[in-house]
Amino acid sequence: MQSDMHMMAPKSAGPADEDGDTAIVTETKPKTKRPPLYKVLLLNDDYTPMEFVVHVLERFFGLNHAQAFEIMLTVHKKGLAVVGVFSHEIAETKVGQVMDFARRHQHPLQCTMEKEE
Ligand code: TYC
Repeated sequence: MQSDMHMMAPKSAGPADEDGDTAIVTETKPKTKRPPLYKVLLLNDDYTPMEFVVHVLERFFGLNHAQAFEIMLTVHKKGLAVVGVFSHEIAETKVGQVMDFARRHQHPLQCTMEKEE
């Protein structure tokens, strides 16, 4: 059992028990679901310069130059890569920053997000 689950005391039910001759007991547990996480993906294309992609990864994802170069090469070779995992709001912000920066520099670089399993 996860540490954020709690059992509640049994609760007797309503309408079916109005005349008091039955007792329906239901177990309820408060659900404290962790918010879903989102993968931010960078997609390959034939035109965006490698140095631009490395710069994007350093600037918006806090990667050092070696990490950024490695992920850029993975995208270049495999077609895409996960560049980070974030809350919905942070992932949306990152995607927006990358798409806006690429558009302003007239590169076709694409960045998307996808809910984690
Ligand atoms: N394929 C690009 C090139 O050869 C480089 C590139 C890498 C583009 C990663 C996009 O997300 C990307 N110039």
